[in-house]
Order: sequence, then C-alpha cells, then structure tokens
Amino acid sequence: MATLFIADLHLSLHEPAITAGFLRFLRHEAVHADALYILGDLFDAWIGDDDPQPLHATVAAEVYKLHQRGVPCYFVHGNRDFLLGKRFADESAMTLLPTETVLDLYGQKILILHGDTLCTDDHAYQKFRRRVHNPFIQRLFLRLPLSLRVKIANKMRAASQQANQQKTQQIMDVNPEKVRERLRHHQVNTLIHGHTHRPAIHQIDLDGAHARRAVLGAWHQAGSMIKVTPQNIELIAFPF
Ligand code: LP5
Ligand code: MN
Repeated sequence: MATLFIADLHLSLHEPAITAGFLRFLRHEAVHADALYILGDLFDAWIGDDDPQPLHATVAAEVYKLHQRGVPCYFVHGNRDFLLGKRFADESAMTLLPTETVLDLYGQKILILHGDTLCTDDHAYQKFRRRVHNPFIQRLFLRLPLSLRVKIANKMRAASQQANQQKTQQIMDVNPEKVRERLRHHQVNTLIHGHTHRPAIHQIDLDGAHARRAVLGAWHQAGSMIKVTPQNIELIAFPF
C-alpha cells in the first residue's frame, strides 16, 4: 500500500530526458501505487488546453493508461501550469483539485498544495499571482491567439528569471508562520508540497505538538517523489 506524490517536473519539448523519466516512472512505479498526486508544475508553462504541442497528447495518453490500470491521478495547479483546465484533465483522466486539499491516507490526515501560496515574503510574486489568478484576466488571455500567448508566457518567464536573481533564498522559501497557520486552519500535522525545489522532510513545532513538512524536489538531474505508506512518509530521489 503506497500513495505517491510528485511535483515540479517542468516538462517541455526542450527536456526530453525528463519526459522519458516521467513516462518510465508512470509505467514502472506509479502503476503499482494506490494513487498518484501531481502537486503542480508538471509542465514548464501552460498557455491553454488548446495548445496543440505533441508533448501534451503524449502525457495525456500515458496518464490515461494509469487510470485504465486502476490508479487514480490527481492534479494540483502550480505557478507554471495554473491554466491547465478541464479539457486536458478529461483527456488524461486526472481529477483537478483545489489549491489546498486535506487527504486521509491510511488514517493520517495530510494537507497537500503546490507551495507558492506559502511564500508570503515574496510580495512581488504574490501580487503577480493575484493578477494572473483573476478569472477575468485568465479568460482574456485564453482568447488571445496562441502565438501571442506563447510570446507573453516567454516574456513572463524571462521577467521571472530576472526578478529571481535579485531575491534572496529566504524570500523565495516558505514563510514558517504561514505554514503553521495553514496546518492550524486544517487541523493537521503533516503537509506535503513542492515549488521551492528544496527537497527535505522538516520537523516543526506546532504549538508544542510535533508536525512535519515534506518538500518534493524538482526533476532536474533526477526524479523526486514522496511515498506515503501506512507506516511512514519517505522522500525518494531516483535516476531517470
Ligand atoms: O517559475 P519560477 O520558479 O521561475 O519562479 C516562480 C515565480 N515566477 C512565476 C512566473 C512564472 O514563471 C511564469 C509562468 C508563465 C507560464 C504561464 C503563462 C500563463 C499566463 C496567464 C496570464 C493570465 O511564477 C517567481 C517566484 C519564484 O517562483 C519563487 O517562489 O519568485 O515570481 C516572480 O518572478 C514574479 C516577479 O517577482 C514579478 C512578476 C514578473 C512578471 C512580469 C510579467 C511581464 C508580462 C509581460 C506581458 C507582455
Ligand atoms: Mn512552482
């Protein structure tokens, strides 16, 4: 019995080794799991379900096979693929989850989220996030021609990379008080997230009680997953 979590693969046509690693992970690892949870940034950038790039069809078909073999797959949006919608979810038989969800896994309550909403010291990002999560702005963006959406996404990525060079590591990490606030809000003592690309399992003091924050790694040089079993929570790095 095991439930698997992954995040921050940043799949793109430019990184075929990561795509190959993901497909291998689906066929040989996830297929034996009780469920797979993808906690955001599966794709490097998502500009609409109508984007015809072949990578999307490949991924949808492989995730669909998982569903056919009895393994449900759930998706939480990241800050790169927050526009991934119902059409792609249906094509891949993934269930879209809200920003925060509490799971009950083998009797343990676990809060899952992408992780960007915990980075509250990054005021510039939080402002950017509020704008691009505005439903009106999203509808407007999705009506633009695909070529223009590609250009805007590229501009945003470039602006983001430039902005990140000016930010300290601390600003780009989670805010510890925000973490505790979300744990209290959901009355849980375990949290799993991605986004920061700093894989670790942190032990936290939550008002005198023990809590933990498990952070997934990004798939740069190797894969990263968290395996939850009835006995424990394990962070695992593995070669593509
Ligand atoms: O992504 P990553 O890890 O490098 O950095 C993130 C934060 N950056 C982002 C921006 C994304 O990378 C952009 C993704 C675009 C793909 C989708 C396009 C869909 C558009 C839909 C519109 C409705 O999330 C970064 C954080 C970092 O994580 C760590 O947490 O710091 O935040 C920023 O860089 C935000 C900047 O500080 C401020 C905003 C710069 C963007 C300016 C937009 C320019 C638009 C030009 C349009 C013509
Ligand atoms: Mn992210």
